[in-house]
Amino acid sequence: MRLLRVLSILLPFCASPAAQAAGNLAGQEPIVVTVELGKPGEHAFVPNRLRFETGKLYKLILKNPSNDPHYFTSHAFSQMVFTRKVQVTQPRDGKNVTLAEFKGAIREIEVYPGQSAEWWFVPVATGKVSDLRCGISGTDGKTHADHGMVGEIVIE
Ligand SMILES: [Cu+2]
Repeated sequence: MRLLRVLSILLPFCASPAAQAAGNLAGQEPIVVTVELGKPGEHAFVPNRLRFETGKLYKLILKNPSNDPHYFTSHAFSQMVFTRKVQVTQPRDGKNVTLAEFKGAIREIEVYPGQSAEWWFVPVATGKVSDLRCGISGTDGKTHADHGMVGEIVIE
C-alpha cells in the first residue's frame, strides 16, 4: 500500500535525533501554493484544481480576497496529508506576521474576508479527490458549493 510506504519513509525522520539531520522536514523549504477563496461577485476556488506530490513539504496559502467568509473543506484530502502546522498570518508594515500557529490533524479551515491562513503539510498518500468544497450557506439557502465553489485535488 502506497500510504504505508510513504509513512515508512517519513517516520524514521521523527524517530531519532540522528536521523533529523538528513531528513528533517522542519528545515526543508516548503513549496508555496496559493489558493484564493472567492473572487469578486463569485464563489469559487482559484485555482480549483490542485496537484501535490507525496513526501514534499507544502505551504498552502489560503487567501480570501472576497467579502464573504469561506471554507477550504476536503475530508478526503485531510486524510492524505500529515499536517505540520497551520498558521494565521497578517500583513503588517509590509511583512507577513504570524499571529497564531496550530499543530495536529486539521480537517477544514475557514478564512474570513481579507484574511489568509497557511496550511503546512506533507502528502502521505496518492489519489484524486473531488470533495473540496465551501459549505457556507448564503441568504438564498444554497451553499457556496452549490454555486460552484468546489474543486479537485490530485496527489501523485
Ligand atoms: Cu464560501
